[in-house]
Amino acid sequence: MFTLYGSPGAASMAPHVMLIEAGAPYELIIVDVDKGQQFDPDYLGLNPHARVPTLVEGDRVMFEAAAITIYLGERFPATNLIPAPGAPERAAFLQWMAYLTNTVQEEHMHYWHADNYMSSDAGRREMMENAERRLGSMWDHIDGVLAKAGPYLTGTSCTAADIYLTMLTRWSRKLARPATERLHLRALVDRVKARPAYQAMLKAEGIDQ
Ligand SMILES: N[C@@H](CCC(=O)N[C@@H](CS)C(=O)NCC(=O)O)C(=O)O
Repeated sequence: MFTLYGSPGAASMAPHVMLIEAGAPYELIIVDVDKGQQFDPDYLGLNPHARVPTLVEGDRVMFEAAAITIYLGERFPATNLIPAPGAPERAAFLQWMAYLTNTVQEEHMHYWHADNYMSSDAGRREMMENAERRLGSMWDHIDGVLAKAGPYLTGTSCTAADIYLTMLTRWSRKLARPATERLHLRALVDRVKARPAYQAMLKAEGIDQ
C-alpha cells in the first residue's frame, strides 16, 4: 500500500499518474500548499523540505517528484514506462527526466515563486519576465526535438518522461504563450492526456488540465 501526499495540480501529478498506471493500491492525502499545509509539523516529519510530493511505502519515505516517478515505473515494470538499463532509449530517457526536473521545473519556480528569490516588486517582475522568456526557449527547443524525432521524447514509445513533461506544461498555462501552443508539444500532451491513467489523475485531483 502506498500513500502519496500531494496537492491538486502540483508536482505530485506525475507520481500520481504512475500509481494509477501501475494499478497499485494507494491513498492520496491532500496537502494543500496554497493553505500552507506543507508546514504542518506532522508533514514536516515526512518531508522536512515542506514540499509535495512525498511517497510513503511501508517504512520507506521518499521525496522528489522525478525520483518517485522513476521509482514507481521501475517498481512496476509492467507499466512499460521506463526504458530498461541497456535499452536504446535509456540514455535519452534519463537525460530528459533530469532536464525536465532541474531546468524546466526549476524555471517555473522562478516564475510562480519569484517572491522566494527577489524582495522588491521590480525584482520580482523582472525575474518573472526572464523566466517566461527562458521557458519559451525551452518549450521551443522541446518542440523542435519532437518535430525531428517524436512523437514522444524518446521516440515512438510513451515513457514516464512524457508524463512528467505533460505535468510541467500545465504550469505554463498562465504564460502569454503556453507550452501547448506549439504543434508537436501539443500533440504529445494530447496523447498523454488521452491515457486513462492521466484522465483518472485529473478526476481524482479535481482539475481539468
Ligand atoms: N524538487 C521538488 C519540488 C516540489 C515542489 O516545488 N512542490 C511545490 C508544489 S508544485 C510545493 O510543494 N510548494 C510548496 C512551497 O513551496 O511551499 C520535487 O520535484 O518534488
